Amino acid sequence: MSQSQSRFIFHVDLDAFYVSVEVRENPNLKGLPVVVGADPQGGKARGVVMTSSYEARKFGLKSGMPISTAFRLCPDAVYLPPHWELYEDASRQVMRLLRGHADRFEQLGIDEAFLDVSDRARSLDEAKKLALAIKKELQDSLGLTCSIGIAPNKSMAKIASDRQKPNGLTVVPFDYPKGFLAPLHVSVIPGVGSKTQAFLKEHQIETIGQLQKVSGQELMKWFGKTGVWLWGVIQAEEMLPVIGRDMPKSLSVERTFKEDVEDFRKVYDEAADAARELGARVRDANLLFKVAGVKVRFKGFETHTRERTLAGFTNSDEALAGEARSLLKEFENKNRPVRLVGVRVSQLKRETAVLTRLDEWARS
Ligand code: TTP
Ligand code: MG
Repeated sequence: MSQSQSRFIFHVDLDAFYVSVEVRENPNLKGLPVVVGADPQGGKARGVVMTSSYEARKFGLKSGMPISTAFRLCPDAVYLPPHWELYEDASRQVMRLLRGHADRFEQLGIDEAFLDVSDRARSLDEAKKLALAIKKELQDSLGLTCSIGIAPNKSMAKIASDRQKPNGLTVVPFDYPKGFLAPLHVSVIPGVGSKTQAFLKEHQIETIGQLQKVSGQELMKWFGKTGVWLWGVIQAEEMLPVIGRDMPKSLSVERTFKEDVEDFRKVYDEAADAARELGARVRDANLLFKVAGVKVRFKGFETHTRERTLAGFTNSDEALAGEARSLLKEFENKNRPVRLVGVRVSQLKRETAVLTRLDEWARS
């Protein structure tokens, strides 16, 4: 690839991933509204929808929605509890297949990845053929469908893959990529959440086209360093490399007390401190987590672990410390000396610069 030639970046995202894996295991579910998430218990339960089939989405179901709302909208759906091992196995198979088609490969989450294929596709036509071949191979060998975005950079590839779900292929016009972005709502930019949308709306900005008219200086004034990144994204100038890195499955911090602790307040304090340390490690590694857990070991080595799936991905200390505290509560009244307390996060996903959570600016 010469310097002046543009790169061919794919963003591949599996369609309704958890549900598709469930349907593959049990083909009778094909074509039905299917939900993976909390047990709705007749509509009274707490907990959320992790994902749902496209048939269920027709009823208004969405990831992260309370399961009680889902049950109200679609009581006849098939509600399934999550089977993590199944999804992790499928994810490994998918990533192995995708990696084989890329010069540079970056896994972004359980069901999505960037592929830089610039060295093997010499034209956009070849890139499209390769994308179609990948889709066919995923379908034929793993029984799963995906949507692919092809663009000159990562942020646009990610935006593109979401345009024609499920089973889509969206190619950004390489001669005028800014024009592809202009009509889209600002919320399609990875990382632009509700706070940023509300802020922009106050400035009469709802589409990327309107945002493209704002100067880089102004964006920096509004969002600090993130404004530089945002400018690159909306001007189709972002040039972040596709970098392969290992993704840990979980991270944890454990603290052993010098002497067994009787006063449970000390356990809470130590857990909060461990949560802060773990939060910093998570952020240093550019990760977000969705499951928070704790470990308690009593005198005599009896050990317990508990974990909880959160409504969304986060890297916040407060969220982790709060979850840890509430998970530890059931052990408080055991009145037994504690030897060790630990906090753990899992279901990790990469927060690359492409996924900078713009809403963070509001907190700093
Ligand atoms: P997504 O790729 O966001 O969703 P999806 O694959 O189910 O559907 P789509 O066709 O729109 O891509 O997330 C991948 C998996 O991650 C999803 O199958 C379940 C899980 N997940 C959650 O557990 N909670 C969530 O809030 C989201 C968004 C996803
Ligand atoms: Mg997906």
